[in-house]
Order: sequence, then C-alpha cells, then structure tokens
Amino acid sequence: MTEAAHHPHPRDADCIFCKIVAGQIPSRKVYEDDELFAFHDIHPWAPVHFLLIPKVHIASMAQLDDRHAAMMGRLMVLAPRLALEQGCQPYPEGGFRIVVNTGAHGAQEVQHLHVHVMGGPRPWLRG
Ligand code: DGP
Repeated sequence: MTEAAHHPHPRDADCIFCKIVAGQIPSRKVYEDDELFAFHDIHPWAPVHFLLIPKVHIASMAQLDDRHAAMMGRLMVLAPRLALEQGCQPYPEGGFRIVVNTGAHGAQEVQHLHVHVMGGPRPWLRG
C-alpha cells in the first residue's frame, strides 16, 4: 500500500493549501474538523473573505466524484454558518457570495479545491 493510502488526508507535498492544513504554513484559521478546514484569504476582496477547503488534496471541482458528495454537501451546509460567524450580515439584506474558481479559464491559481466565501458591506475591492 502506498503512504497516501495510509494517510487520513492524502497530501500533495508541493501544495500550499495542504501545507496550511498541516500547519506548515501559518494561516488565520476560521474552522477545522476531521474533513474540512477554513482560513482567511491572504488577499481579501471583501470585508469577510475566507476559504473553505477539504483537508484531502483534491485539485479542483473537476476532480470530484460520487465519493466526495457527502463531504462537499457538509462543506456547503457549513458555509452559511461560518459566514455569519465571521461577520456576514443575515439574509436577505446581508448575505454572501460563494465562488469556486476551477481551471485556467476559471482563473484558479491554487490547485487545491477551495470555496471562497465573501461578504460584508459593499463596496468590495473585487467581486
Ligand atoms: P484562486 O485559486 O484564484 O481561487 O485564488 C486563490 C486564493 O488563495 C487567492 O484569493 C489568495 C489565496 N491565497 C493564496 N496563497 C495563500 C496563502 O498562502 N495563505 C492564504 N491565507 N491565502 C492564500
């Protein structure tokens, strides 16, 4: 069996978000459980801007399959709760924007699936 098969969260040694999950690169953590990790974006576009990621290395949305459905479902259910905890104002006057850049045409820069959660009063820097 490979090392990855033994590891609870297979990592890509060169992946910056895997290093953040492992604590090898510091981040401002928002949330962590056995499968998911969230931290503030280093270049925020909005008053609230954090990234919600699976701990396991998945390069992008394009690599998802049925085995990931429960985890991605948990991620999407968690996002609104964290958004409020981080200072997004309640729906419908407040709310938030969720963006998942995927691939070159999707303007994805970091090749570890990440869900941007942005909110807070406008105007925003971008988005
Ligand atoms: P994108 O792949 O285009 O969806 O954007 C990647 C985002 O990741 C971008 O908004 C900046 C953020 N980012 C990149 N490197 C780091 C880092 O080392 N720490 C943190 N906290 N955020 C990062």
